[in-house]
Amino acid sequence: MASPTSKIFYVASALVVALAIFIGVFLFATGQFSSAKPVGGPFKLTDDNGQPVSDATFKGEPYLIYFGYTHCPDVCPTTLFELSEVMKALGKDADRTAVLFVTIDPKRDTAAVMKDYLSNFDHHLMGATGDPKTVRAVEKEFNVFAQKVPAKDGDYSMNHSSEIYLMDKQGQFVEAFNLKRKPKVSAAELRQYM
Ligand SMILES: [Cu+2]
Repeated sequence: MASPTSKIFYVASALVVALAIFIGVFLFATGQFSSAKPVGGPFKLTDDNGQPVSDATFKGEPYLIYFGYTHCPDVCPTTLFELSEVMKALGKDADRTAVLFVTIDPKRDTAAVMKDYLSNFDHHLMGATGDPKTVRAVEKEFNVFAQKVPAKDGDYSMNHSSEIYLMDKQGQFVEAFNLKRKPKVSAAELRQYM
């Protein structure tokens, strides 16, 4: 027959195990224990002036990164317009941040094509391109979905996700940036990370 001491020991052990399981399930359910990979990572691309641009370019300032393509009929021009409005709302502080527009269609979007396209928007918007393999790797880092959709005339469009990623001063992903609000509200949030 077990002594009272060992009974207490067994009961205590069972409680500890139950508590551990409970905490484990709780952390898993709330996503704090999940193995979801972080968004973002180092990248080396070419900007719309043909100069190198990398994650290191933005060290010390928060920046927004958005993936799209210049032939996009609707989502990209709208998004870039809205991002331009945020830059305008920032006034002088716009110099302390950046918007990087990375093409998911590097074949057509050369640095020169991007520069020309971005001349329609606020000058704080910077384009980035690279060879398709390099661009694809950056897309993966940011969990970007991009797929070619062939058109009848041999042309094509791209189906793509359209998140805007807010990266902090250290280059760490903060959140998917919300543009569905007044530009000055978005600007105020961005300013908090400067
Ligand atoms: Cu688009």
